[in-house]
Amino acid sequence: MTRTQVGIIGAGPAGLMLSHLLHLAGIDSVILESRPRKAIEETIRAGVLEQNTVDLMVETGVGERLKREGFVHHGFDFRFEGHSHRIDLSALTNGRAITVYAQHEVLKDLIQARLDAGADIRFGVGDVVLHDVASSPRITFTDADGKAGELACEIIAGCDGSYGVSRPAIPAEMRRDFLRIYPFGWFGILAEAPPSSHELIYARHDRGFALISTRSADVQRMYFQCDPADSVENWSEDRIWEELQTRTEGEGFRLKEGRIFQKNIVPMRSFVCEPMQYGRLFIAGDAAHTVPPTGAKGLNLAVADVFVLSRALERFFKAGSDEGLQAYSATALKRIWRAQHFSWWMTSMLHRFEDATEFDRRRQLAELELVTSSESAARTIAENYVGLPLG
Ligand code: RFL
Ligand code: PHB
Repeated sequence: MTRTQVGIIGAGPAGLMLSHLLHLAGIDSVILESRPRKAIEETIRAGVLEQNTVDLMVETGVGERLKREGFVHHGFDFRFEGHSHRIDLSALTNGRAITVYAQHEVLKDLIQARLDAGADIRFGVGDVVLHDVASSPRITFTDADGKAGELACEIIAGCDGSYGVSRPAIPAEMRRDFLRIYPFGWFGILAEAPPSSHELIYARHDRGFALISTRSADVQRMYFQCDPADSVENWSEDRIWEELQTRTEGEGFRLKEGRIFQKNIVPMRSFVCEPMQYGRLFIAGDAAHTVPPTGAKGLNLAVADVFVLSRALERFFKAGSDEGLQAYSATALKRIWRAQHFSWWMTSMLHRFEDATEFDRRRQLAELELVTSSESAARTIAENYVGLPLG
């Protein structure tokens, strides 16, 4: 049996950042993670970090490589009806910006920092079960060698993503789930090619949405709206490039093509669980909520949640006050619902809906005209995209 102050389930952005912030505050934690370290460090997911996330990483000593290798973007393009319209993020938000730096790079940096500081991270654990979360919490599990283990803790932080075991440990009658499933998914690719654009392009086309992002000077990340039930096997390289070229065409623009070395399809949904607490269990990140990726908010929300939670835990362990913990769910949910609205808004404005009428199509274009021509509307987009201040 191991004892710790905070038992953290999941070594994603939420769990690792929480463990890191707690360590800086002198609070002990143990992380239980079901996947091997290698798998975590290789899974391709998010790419856009808000200014807040970047600032927090830099201020807490895990931003060195990010500052060196991340790409700071001061704007992005909305592209529709064959034309690009730039949203000048920095001009509209007093100099704030976003940074393109892959999620698995953030995870590598956090894992290294935690291990360098002597952290106890158990990778590859199985059969994780939460016990007595309302009184004196314990977590049982089997370690990577199949040996039974037990972790006794004062607090459990459920940071185990959308399909983890923490959220279900809140009794169904104590929580309320809010869910919206979109009738489309995103087909994501990684390609060996130079960047086609200095900044991200969010394109609306009658054939559907497309997004041009980047990873490095030689690797590009792109997405296009697809049927969530489609299979990557149905898409040859030629077919993918033709679709992407069509959806981003206009003003002589051509994507630079290259070998596609990764393809995947992700479903799209909006989800919130309220409250994010039961007894001594607190859930954070994707364990508590999901946003469609169109607003680039998921990872950033996970970091914002654990920022609030770490402050509350600091008051709890250092001053013996549980006021912060009692307020955690309500505080986090304010930002979460703001991000839910923004992610839904970006998604509805840019995607093709099968049942849309010609009226809906015109209204969608009018909305894009508005956010690219009215300074106040563009500012609303920019403020939400770079992220509202933490805390
Ligand atoms: P994670 O990253 O899912 O980590 C949870 C961890 O818990 C482990 N786990 C367990 N461990 C122990 N026991 C169990 N029973 C367990 N069950 C699960 C898992 O193995 C995993 O390691 O959740 P976290 O930390 O809350 O972080 C959330 C983010 O990963 C997610 O919101 C983002 O990736 C979303 N997202 C984006 N977010 C952004 O901020 N900016 C973006 O540009 C962005 N783009 C994206 C995205 C997500 C995408 N996909 C794949 C859904 C683009 C895509 C395509
Ligand atoms: C990415 O680069 O993976 C990315 C960028 C912007 C998004 C989502 C994903 O909105």
